[in-house]
Amino acid sequence: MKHLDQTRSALHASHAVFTPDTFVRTSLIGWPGSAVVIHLSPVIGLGARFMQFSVQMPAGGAATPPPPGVQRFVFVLEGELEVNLADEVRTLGPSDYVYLPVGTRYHLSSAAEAHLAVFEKPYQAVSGADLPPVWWGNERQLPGDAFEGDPDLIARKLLPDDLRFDFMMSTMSFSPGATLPYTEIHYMEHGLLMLEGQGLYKLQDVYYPVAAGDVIWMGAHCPQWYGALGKTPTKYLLYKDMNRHPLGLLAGGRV
Ligand code: UGY
Ligand code: MN
Repeated sequence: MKHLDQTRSALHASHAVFTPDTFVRTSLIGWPGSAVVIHLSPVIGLGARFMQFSVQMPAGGAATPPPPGVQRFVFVLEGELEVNLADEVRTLGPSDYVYLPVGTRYHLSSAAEAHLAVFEKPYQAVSGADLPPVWWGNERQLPGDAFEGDPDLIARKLLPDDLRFDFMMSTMSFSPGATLPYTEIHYMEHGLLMLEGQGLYKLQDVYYPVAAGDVIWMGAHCPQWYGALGKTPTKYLLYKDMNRHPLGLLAGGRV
């Protein structure tokens, strides 16, 4: 019903749901030749402190690091991505990911077409903690934990959960019918990409039908709950700021 102006996309002060029918491809500095959809960034003006975008990289495409002070996380959805560091080259395939801390010298390239989910955030250093290292993994090889004891809801942490890192990337996998155990409210914000399945996301006080390909933003303290529907499991990729004092966000990151 696109031509009749119907969409599930919605933007509110505390949250947003963006569906693929409303994605607008653009270009982005540092990604020549790639089609980029910038889903979320601070220009939303509602307090978002990170950027979430997807990239369709053509065969022969290349990319350079973000501006100084910005860290990057790249998750391969489809295709292959070559990560060229000063002392190491790795080729990533679907469900592989890399975390690239501030100051890392590298370039990205693709021999074949690649579809990527990318998250970027200005790094907030904290006294007493080392800088985070480059971090690699494959989401499908992580064992995961039953979330709050529910074996039908598996959480996988894609990064180490310690003070060096100021955000966490994880996946949440729901068997059909599984739900978050309660409506969560927390000071951290989320960026979310639905990877598989479908269900109902409750944001604030609205229940949104959502499906693979959708993007969700949950601002700080936005009430949130999810229930998986249909006959196939749900999996989503989730950004969450972590390990920093909330007042540090006001003090320019020095707390
Ligand atoms: O841990 C979390 O914040 C996660 N369970 N939130 C979510 O899935 N919306
Ligand atoms: Mn949450």
